[in-house]
Amino acid sequence: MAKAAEKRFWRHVPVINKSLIAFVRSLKDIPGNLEKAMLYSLKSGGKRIRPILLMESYELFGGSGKKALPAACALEMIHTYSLIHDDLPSMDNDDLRRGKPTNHKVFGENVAILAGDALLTNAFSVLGLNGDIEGIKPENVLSAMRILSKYAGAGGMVGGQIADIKAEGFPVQKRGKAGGRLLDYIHNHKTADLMRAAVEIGAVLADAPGEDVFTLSNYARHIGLAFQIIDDMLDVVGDKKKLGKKGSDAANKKLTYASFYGIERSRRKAAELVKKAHENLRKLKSNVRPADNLHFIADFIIQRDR
Ligand code: GRG
Repeated sequence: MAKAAEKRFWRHVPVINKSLIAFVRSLKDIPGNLEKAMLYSLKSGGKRIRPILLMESYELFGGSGKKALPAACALEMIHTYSLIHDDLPSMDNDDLRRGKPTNHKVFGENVAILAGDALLTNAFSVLGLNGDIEGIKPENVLSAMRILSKYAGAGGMVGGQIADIKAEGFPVQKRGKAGGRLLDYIHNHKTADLMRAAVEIGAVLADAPGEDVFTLSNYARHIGLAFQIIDDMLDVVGDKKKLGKKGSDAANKKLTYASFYGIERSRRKAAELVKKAHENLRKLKSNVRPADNLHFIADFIIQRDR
């Protein structure tokens, strides 16, 4: 069963990859170097977890996840912009991402900033294309836009990133409730929020009832937090070759789960969160398909090595 869910979960990757390129190429009047920089990062081998979560959440309540491809690609465009900007010299100053030179190393800092800006802005025009898809209500596309901007914006991912920057150099010896709360704030917003956007948008486009959207959002909050805990741990103990990056948290004096709680406690916390994510999925009421593939991703997150 787990093997079958694994195969079903990753089956979306080829169509997401093709659609991302097609959507960017369909944008009009883009100067060549900007298009190259946008496509460079979109094509550099991401796992596509967020768009898959979106398509899987759509499928729980009905038809083919392909109907939600514009929204799924819009979300991946926002994730890609965040990685380009996260790697910039004024942020984490990383030279490698997914085993390849970072966007600013190839195209220069100014082009990398603008490629990120363009991916962010055009994500909303791509999401708008979902309004042309038969069977999807235009008012649900409008709700999806609100959800995406809420979770990607100032009170979401960008808010998490600024808190992350402000927490650099936080004395980890000062362990206490305030430090734990700050850490949870950063990770909930920096990482979990785009996963919440994924499942909420998928479910809303499929016209799922609010109660199930809420349940899925809680599932995603738990896997998102677990995902970032594992990311922090991999930064310290992971195989740098498999990760395709060097690991810069210690050099940047980041406040991370690994630095705050230590590796073993972090591992236990991630396992507890994944358990809660599974429990949330069991609370779903009106899904017409079983949530096996979403159960699979919860387990994948904790076992991943890249
Ligand atoms: C607005 C200037 C400006 C910058 C924004 C918001 C932001 C910068 C950065 C977002 C924060 C960030 C990069 C969070 C990390 C989330 C995370 C663990 C990313 C890696 O996700 P994976 O493993 O990546 O899914 P792949 O490579 O598979 O796509």
